[in-house]
Amino acid sequence: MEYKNLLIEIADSVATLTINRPQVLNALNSEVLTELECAIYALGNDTAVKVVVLTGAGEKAFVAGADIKEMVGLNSFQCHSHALKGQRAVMAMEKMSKPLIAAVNGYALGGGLELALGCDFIYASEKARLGFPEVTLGVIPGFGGTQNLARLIGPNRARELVITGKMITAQKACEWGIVNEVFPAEELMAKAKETAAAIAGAGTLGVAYAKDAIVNGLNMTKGDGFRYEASLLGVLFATEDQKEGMGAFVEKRKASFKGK
Ligand code: DAK
Repeated sequence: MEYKNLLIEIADSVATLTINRPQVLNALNSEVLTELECAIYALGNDTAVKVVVLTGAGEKAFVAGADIKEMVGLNSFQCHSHALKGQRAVMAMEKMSKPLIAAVNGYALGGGLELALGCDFIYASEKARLGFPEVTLGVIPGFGGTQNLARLIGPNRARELVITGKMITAQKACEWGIVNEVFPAEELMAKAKETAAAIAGAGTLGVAYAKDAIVNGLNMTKGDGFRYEASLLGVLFATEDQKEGMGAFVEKRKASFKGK
């Protein structure tokens, strides 16, 4: 598929997926959301890709939210279908077996922060500002943000961020556990790609099952989660990746994983 609003570069098993509407700070209109959902499925099925880095074009923004100019005239039914479209894109990211790293290079607001929260973890530039300004527009987050944020950092800080609509710095977001690490702006992409390369070199199935255990285990009781983890681990012992990974350690050589 040809994308009008996305750029995709694939090198050394790492795909860099860039939302490319810098003239409106990469705001998410309906076309971007459709393309994003397609791109996530396509990258999920592309054997040349093991990890995805998601970022925004330009110097100023990761994504400054849903496209307010498009949303302003929506009626209730259109709004509902718009919310479902955004939620499908975020859920596709969570369901993808390959990890996604959000490289937040500037504003990550509203729907933009929701996209970043759909990734497995977030690296941010010192210049980044994060927040949920929806209440200042008379609405609430609609792409899963209230749910994902509260699960990530607990209801107390989630309520503060969503109810005040304020923006916080990357550093504060890091202290709160939203962002994993903050880098100088010029180093952000290199650091994200360095981490992506390390993940790409690890056991493909182990990485996929690790994500699966955490994402799906969160919806289980602790006992069920433990059992689920043990089952996944058991399955991994039937794979070539496990034999290669442990064999390489014993033989003091670098492992070469095939994802089977
Ligand atoms: N939508 C559309 N255009 C946007 C935009 C956005 N979210 N953010 C920025 N732009 C556009 C600006 O209008 C401007 O366009 P022109 O005026 O040049 O044509 C251009 O990008 C550059 O922006 P600024 O000139 O404003 O740049 P500044 O550096 O002065 O300010 C800013 C940067 C990020 C502080 C400011 O642009 C800003 O406040 N932007 C809006 C942030 C925001 O409120 N984001 C939306 C959050 S609400 C739902 C589903 C999802 C959602 C809600 C409901 N359902 C389906 C129900 C989620 C909603 C949100 O994401």
